[in-house]
Amino acid sequence: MIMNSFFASRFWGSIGIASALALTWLPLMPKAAQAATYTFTAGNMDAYNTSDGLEPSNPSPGAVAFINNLYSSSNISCTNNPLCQIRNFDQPGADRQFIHTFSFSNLIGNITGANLEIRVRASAGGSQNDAIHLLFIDSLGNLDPVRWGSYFGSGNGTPSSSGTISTIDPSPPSNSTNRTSSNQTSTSTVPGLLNTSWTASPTPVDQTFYLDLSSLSPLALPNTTGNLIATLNTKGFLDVYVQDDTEVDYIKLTVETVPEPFTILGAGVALGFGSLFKRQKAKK
Ligand SMILES: [Ca+2]
Ligand SMILES: [Ca+2]
Ligand SMILES: [Ca+2]
Repeated sequence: MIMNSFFASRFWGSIGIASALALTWLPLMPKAAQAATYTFTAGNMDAYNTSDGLEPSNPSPGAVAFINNLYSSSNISCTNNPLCQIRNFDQPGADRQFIHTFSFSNLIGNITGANLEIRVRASAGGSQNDAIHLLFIDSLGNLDPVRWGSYFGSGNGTPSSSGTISTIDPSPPSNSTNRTSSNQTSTSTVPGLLNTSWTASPTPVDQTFYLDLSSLSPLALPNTTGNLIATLNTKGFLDVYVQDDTEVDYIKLTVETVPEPFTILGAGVALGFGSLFKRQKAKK
């Protein structure tokens, strides 16, 4: 009788501990071990307002090297050449490259989703062949093979007799997509994110794009991939590159993470040790 009630109390006690653990599992989990959403905003959402100044873009040294390589490969000297300066947020005008690096290597957990919101506006002559590229650029300025890019508008390029898309910018640095997708062989105009032309006149086209980085538009430039999630995880950063007659108001990157299996295991072990320690202490 005494034994029975002893076992019964042990049994119900175990159930109680199990339920308590189940109930307290999520609140007790270290924050890093829970699903989380991180938002990174670059530039102010101020509709290209320049009265408050330009918001600086923040490219990595590798991204700067990538832009400099564009000019040197076009035999353009950047000495005292304002065109070689990288475009800031809200900055109007023609022939200026915009590039910004989002860095999130210190996030804990696996990235399971990412969404990019970007407001852009055609700014000057030559905007109709402008494109957006999502890139992973190493410290020397080299592109990772995994990348995605798309024209903003339609009617963006003219196929040459060799089948490559030629650019219609009057002078370098032109927007040749060959720089990021070599030997484009389309024989017709490549589709863009919009069905209309990306033009600055008579009224500049102004558009906010929402890009799901796990399923990007298949109407992209050649040699690109529609799912960047795995590479976001391995690289821990993302370069957003916009050519070259287009203004950028702001970019907002939202990254969703879930705990890595190892992190969950670690949290579970920590909880187990914690409750064991409490029980040992209670026995004393
Ligand atoms: Ca501003
Ligand atoms: Ca252009
Ligand atoms: Ca802005």
